[in-house]
Amino acid sequence: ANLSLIARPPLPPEELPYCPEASPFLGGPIRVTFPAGLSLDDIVRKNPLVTKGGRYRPPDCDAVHKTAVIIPHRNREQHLKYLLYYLHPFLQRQQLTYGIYIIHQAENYTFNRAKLLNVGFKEAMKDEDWDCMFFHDVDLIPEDDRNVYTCDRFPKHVAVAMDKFGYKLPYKSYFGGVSALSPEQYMKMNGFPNNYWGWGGEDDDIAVRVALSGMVISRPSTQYGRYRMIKHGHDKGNEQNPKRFNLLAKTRRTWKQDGMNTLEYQLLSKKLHPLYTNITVFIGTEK
Ligand code: UDH
Repeated sequence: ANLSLIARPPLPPEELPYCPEASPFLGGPIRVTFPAGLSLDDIVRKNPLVTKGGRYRPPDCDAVHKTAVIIPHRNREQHLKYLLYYLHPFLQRQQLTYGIYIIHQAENYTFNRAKLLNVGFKEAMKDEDWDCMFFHDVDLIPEDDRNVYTCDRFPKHVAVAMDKFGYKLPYKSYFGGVSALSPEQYMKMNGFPNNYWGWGGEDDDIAVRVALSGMVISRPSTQYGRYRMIKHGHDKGNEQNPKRFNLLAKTRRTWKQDGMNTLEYQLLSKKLHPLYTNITVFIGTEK
């Protein structure tokens, strides 16, 4: 008898071989378009192996990396839909074990991106022993799947070539858009600041924290770290933060006193949607 024809149950993950160092499924450049009429159900149908809460593990090999994608969110449902449409297949081609988290800021008070990311880190780590966190703006679509969503030896700034900046870094210490840190790197810099309310400055603060905690910034090549930004106007409730320069001038004195060690919030709900885990949180308002 041909034994290979006898149906066998799938092996438990710990008996699978490790996934190869480089995934054989990578295709390089991705042509990003925004198909009209796309629904979340369409995306669910296209990703049959994604399980509740937006989780995935490769079916036939044991992933070497476990990445959580943390997305700060409020009132950007269209952007979220397109990001999920591209991100799920992208991460699957990279043969990662992964989970996608949406951190939704409740109420209409001023937006606070960095504090939402702190909440995302804390809540995601309660679920799983992730070895890498990707902090990901909702409106940035990766354009090359060789930009592998794993962590480096140092905190990694990933969105190095965005279309809106002419596919170049806008300035040398830029740390905005998409970044990736291991839990150890994250805790070493006391996470991100909680006190940047409104638009701007928090990404520069994060870059300063990397240096102050004795680390350097790592980056992918500009050939791989390419992103298309979905065009949008200014959001209500995320006005430019006039205090950002003053705050930034003080980071050296404040980073140990503000961050993961002082994070306070009210978790309002945690729901496992088919394509993501939604965390709705009340993070307060500026004091
Ligand atoms: N975000 C939301 N909702 C908001 C504000 C911000 O979900 O109301 C999140 C979202 O993930 C976004 C990220 O925070 O990608 C960063 O905010 P942003 O997109 O406002 O920042 P960015 O620098 O945009 O990308 C600048 C304002 C664009 C106005 C340009 C007009 N031409």
